[in-house]
Amino acid sequence: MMNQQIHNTAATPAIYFMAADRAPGPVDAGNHQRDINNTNERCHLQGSPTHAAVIGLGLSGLAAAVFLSKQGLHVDVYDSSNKPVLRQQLEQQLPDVQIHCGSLAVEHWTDDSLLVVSPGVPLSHPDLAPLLATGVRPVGDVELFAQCVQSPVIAITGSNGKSTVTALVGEILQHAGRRVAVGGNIGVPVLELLDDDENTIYVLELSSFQLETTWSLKPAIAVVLNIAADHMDRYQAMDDYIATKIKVYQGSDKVLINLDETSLLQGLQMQQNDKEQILFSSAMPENEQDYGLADINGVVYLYRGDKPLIAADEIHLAGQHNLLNVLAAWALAGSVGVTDSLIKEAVTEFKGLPHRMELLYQINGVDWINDSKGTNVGASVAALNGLHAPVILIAGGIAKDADFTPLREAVEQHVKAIILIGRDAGKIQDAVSDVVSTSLAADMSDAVAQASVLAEAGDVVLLSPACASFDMYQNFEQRGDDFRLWAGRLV
Ligand code: UMA
Ligand code: ADP
Repeated sequence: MMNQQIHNTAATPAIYFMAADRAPGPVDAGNHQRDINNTNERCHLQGSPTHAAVIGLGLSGLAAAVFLSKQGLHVDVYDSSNKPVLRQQLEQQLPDVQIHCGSLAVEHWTDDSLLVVSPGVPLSHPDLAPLLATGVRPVGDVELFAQCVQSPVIAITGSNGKSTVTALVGEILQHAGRRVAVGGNIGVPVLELLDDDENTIYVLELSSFQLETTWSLKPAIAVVLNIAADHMDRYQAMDDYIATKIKVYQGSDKVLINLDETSLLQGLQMQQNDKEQILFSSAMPENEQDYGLADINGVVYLYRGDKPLIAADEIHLAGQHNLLNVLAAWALAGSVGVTDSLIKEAVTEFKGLPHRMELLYQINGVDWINDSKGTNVGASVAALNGLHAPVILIAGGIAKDADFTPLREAVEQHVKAIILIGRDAGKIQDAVSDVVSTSLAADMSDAVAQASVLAEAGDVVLLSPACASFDMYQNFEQRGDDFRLWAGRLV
């Protein structure tokens, strides 16, 4: 068979503004030189602070510092690192802001100060303890956004599928001619999205880290897509993680709930829920407004009530988990008034995001698939279950205290061999070495070389690490790009 290089035309996470003052279409989410705060209006921040200590000089810390300075606050920025990557950028944009490196212990604090903590900084950080012990309530960038936003927000959280659903909802709304701004955990800090146009609809991907420091958000609709163990190095137990995720429902007008998620439903029972509910699940829906799947004569369809919406084979995303993602996106876009026909057009156009089950190459009958965004066990299990060919799996990285035993069943069913990379390779090896052949690789080039020896025509080589990438790479994108590079040399 001919060797083929697959050109993925999928958009990277982007902000879309549909308005006369901006060219329609995506704005490069990686370009942080742009005017990062579009709002001209002052907003009334709770407590009317005059000074802010911004903790963490990453993307969200930089955006918060810019936003708060524009709001007239005096800003100090703190970072544990002695060389924060965005230091120069902050100095260029805000020469008057003082940057404190090497410690997060806040030096100047008054009754009019505000503590703004970046999502990647745990609230349990010892440097923050003295201030938090005095009763100071930390806020995150999403909380600041929530205190200022005037127009509707669609809020999306969950363990897996957030970026896919967020991007798809953004595409659907853009296709429907709405003025839409897409951001949050997907890579564009929410404060960069704020503008003064009341027609803007915000589509936000929210992580549990961001929800920890958010109280005032009142989404038009919110969803927790699913729950799988993740970030167990930050949460004491699953209950804490779930409780943080379901905070997204608190201020929401409507709630979209995944009926398949029993652990989530148990968590929700703890909350009084008198809101308008839309349900989705992998079964045929029972109520007119709910969404689900049904197999009619061997063909799977997506349904709302008893209305078939689209056949699964018209959707260009692999795996049942992606059908649930599409159901969720359909329900979210439908709830703000987009018609089924426009949603269907956008869904059939959507090719998925890079680094999520992205088919890179077909080399001598072997598919090379990049699922570098598979950063927890649930994601990699879903990836494996969506494949119908023998798999050589490349996995490993930072385990985040995960339990890898749930990988065993999917590995037994789908995987011929596992090649392990990264710091916690041994933990995965311990969990699965009695059900599959495992080997260790020194780096990605070695892993790809080993995979190319093992793979035969009809097999899939899948990078789905079930781990974070920070031991070897800056982020999951860099890891996926490295896989693409080494696999590409085999073409
Ligand atoms: N820092 C400290 N002390 C610490 C930890 C971090 O000073 O103890 C500093 C670092 O030195 C660095 C800065 O904080 O300078 C980084 O801040 P950050 O980790 O909060 O990252 P940001 O660049 O602000 O990016 C954050 C999200 N990162 C995290 O939640 C870890 C990005 O999600 C998000 O896209 C961005 O805001 C815009 O909203 C990334 C992520 O990995 C993709 N998210 C996790 C996930 O998806 O699993 C939750
Ligand atoms: P997130 O933003 O929550 O990390 P993504 O859309 O980026 O989600 O997908 C990350 C990975 O999770 C994908 O590579 C895929 O393997 C897996 N995944 C996507 N959607 C789901 C889902 N609904 N259930 C389980 N796993 C999923």
